[in-house]
Amino acid sequence: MKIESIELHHVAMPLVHPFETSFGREEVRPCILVAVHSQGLTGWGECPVEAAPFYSYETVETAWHVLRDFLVPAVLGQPVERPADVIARFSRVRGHQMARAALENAVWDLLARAQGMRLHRLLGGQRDRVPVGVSVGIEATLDQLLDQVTGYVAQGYRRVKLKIKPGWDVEVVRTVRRRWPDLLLQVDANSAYTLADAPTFRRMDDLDLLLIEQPLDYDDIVDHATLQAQLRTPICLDESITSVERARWALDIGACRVINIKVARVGGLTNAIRIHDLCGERGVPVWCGGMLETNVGRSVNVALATLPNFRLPGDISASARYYQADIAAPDFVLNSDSTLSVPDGPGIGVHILPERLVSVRLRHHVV
Ligand code: SMG
Ligand code: MG
Repeated sequence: MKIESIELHHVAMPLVHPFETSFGREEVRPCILVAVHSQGLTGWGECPVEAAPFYSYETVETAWHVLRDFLVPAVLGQPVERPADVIARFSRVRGHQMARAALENAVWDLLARAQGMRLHRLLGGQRDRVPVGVSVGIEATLDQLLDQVTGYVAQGYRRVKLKIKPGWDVEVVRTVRRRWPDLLLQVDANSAYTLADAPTFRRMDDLDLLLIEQPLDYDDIVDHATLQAQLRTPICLDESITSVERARWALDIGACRVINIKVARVGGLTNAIRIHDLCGERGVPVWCGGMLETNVGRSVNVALATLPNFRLPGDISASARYYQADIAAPDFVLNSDSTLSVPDGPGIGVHILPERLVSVRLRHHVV
């Protein structure tokens, strides 16, 4: 297939509930949606960047620049038979994983649609539903947090992730654990601590947590190995794993016992599958992370999480947890067994709602 034209849409959508992490609070969530057109078909990909470089160095502006000026020109007018063709054309660009992922994933969707196949089958997934949980942000008070968790548990979520930061950690998590002794519970520090905080994490060892996510620096692997050696609870890396190589280094030195795979953070579905396979060979479980995606990115996450070594529930919650009115349909609805189902249609199985897209769009670029 020859890529005939490509569109970039910069959108911003208000969240149903503000989301606070150790690095900041978001009420409105931007992203860039990429559409690739060929032979009357359109494939969609999502770049879940933030406005500010607080989770990752990539922002809406860096991703827009790298897509518009480098990645889009590299594939426009080119024949594409498989995702590897796109990756080969990106080879001179260093970094900018989220920008790459958006365009590569749009091509996966296009290729799946051209074959009339659901994306998860093209990826090699076997399941039709995947276990999921919900990520609960930092709240102003403990009571407000307990209200949030109560609401999500009532909705049927069986796994909860709590965001932590210094001053909002052991005692908060202990309170939640006491209230819900059987809940699958894990925490995410988003790099808010240093090795000097090892005693804090040792105190979490008796809270029966599934894992502790990214306690130390966003770019670190070595210190995490030192910390992991002192803990029974598995460390899970998120921010630090931006490539297959970094995943291998982390496993080689024992920096973690679990990996969170975010398709955008690792540069697209091809790398996500490679990391999944590597972890599978090493007996290390993975789970699918989330970046508050729209239904476009969420559908990719669900498809990816159907692969066999996704053995822990993903941060892939129902659509209603994120936005009042998503730009794509159908919405994802939580099943009674705390799973989400793979949608029925070809490709990512969701379709864009053009009026909604235009109503939240800030910028549009067509080539
Ligand atoms: O998509 O449900 C979701 C959010 C999951 O907590 C989540 N993501 O570090 O894992 C993480 C955070 C990053 C999101 S910040 C925009
Ligand atoms: Mg995380």
